[in-house]
Amino acid sequence: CKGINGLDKVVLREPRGSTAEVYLYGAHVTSWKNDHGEELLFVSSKAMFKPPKAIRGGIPVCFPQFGSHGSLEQHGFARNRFWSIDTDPPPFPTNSKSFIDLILKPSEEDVQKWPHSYEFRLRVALGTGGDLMLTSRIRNTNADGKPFTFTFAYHTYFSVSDISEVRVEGLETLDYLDNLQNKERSTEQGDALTFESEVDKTYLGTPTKIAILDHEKKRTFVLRKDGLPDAVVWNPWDKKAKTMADFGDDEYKHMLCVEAAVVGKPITLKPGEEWKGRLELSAVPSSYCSGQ
Ligand code: TA6
Repeated sequence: CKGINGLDKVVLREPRGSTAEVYLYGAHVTSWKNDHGEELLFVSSKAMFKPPKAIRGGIPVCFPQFGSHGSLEQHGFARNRFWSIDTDPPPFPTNSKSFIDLILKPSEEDVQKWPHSYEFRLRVALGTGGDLMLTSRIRNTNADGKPFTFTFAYHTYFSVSDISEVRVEGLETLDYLDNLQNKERSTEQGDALTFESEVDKTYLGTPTKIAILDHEKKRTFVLRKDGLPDAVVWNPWDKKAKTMADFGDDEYKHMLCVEAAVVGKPITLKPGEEWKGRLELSAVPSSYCSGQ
């Protein structure tokens, strides 16, 4: 169906009522609702659904690079391109009944900037309990025998009731690169993360499972990931938020990015090789009380 500005959108619906909305622009998930119809992802009220600007919120897919270096646009071009529905995907097991397979292949323009041939297949699926599952399969199809190297992230914006009452568990004691301090490497404290100012950290070698606890909503987001060893945690806070035209001044209070990623050790694929990166999100009731 058509979404905002006439962009192609797919709506996934699971029998119990949970839904996901996926734009074919950037293969961008912009909504994930539980079976009570509550929106679990953050999308800015000022988000622009106008290619080639990335949509501010939801789950932008960052490929072939996370971050801004070299000639590629920040976080790579995949989130700024039109994808197609993959009508004939290679067999890929799933127990979901509601999923969509999307595919991105390089455009002439992109080959100029990143001289490689690849097939990037993304499957977005709703599980029976309303879980949201994203699986990326990236294959090197270079005919010239050349390998290629990339970094990657699912840049997920979670909707939270009040950032000052959110805790993240699973990243304590890990090493991280502080992107606000010129990627200086440090080690995280021994307790769950809490938030009282701008944060932009790339945690390295993270566990499969990370939890985001929302006090007011008594809700815990659980991220389970495979093939994605790192996690980026970002909140722009007030000053940075004011510099972003597609972000409301106070919206930082109601979002947190926890991004399953491959940043620390880029992936290199030889022709014919395929990388898989899988992220499973669930939102479960939690009896968490802040400060405990
Ligand atoms: O997720 C961390 C980050 O790299 C931040 O440094 C900030 O730039 C954010 O991504 C948003 O990037 P974008 O290109 O979507 O504005």
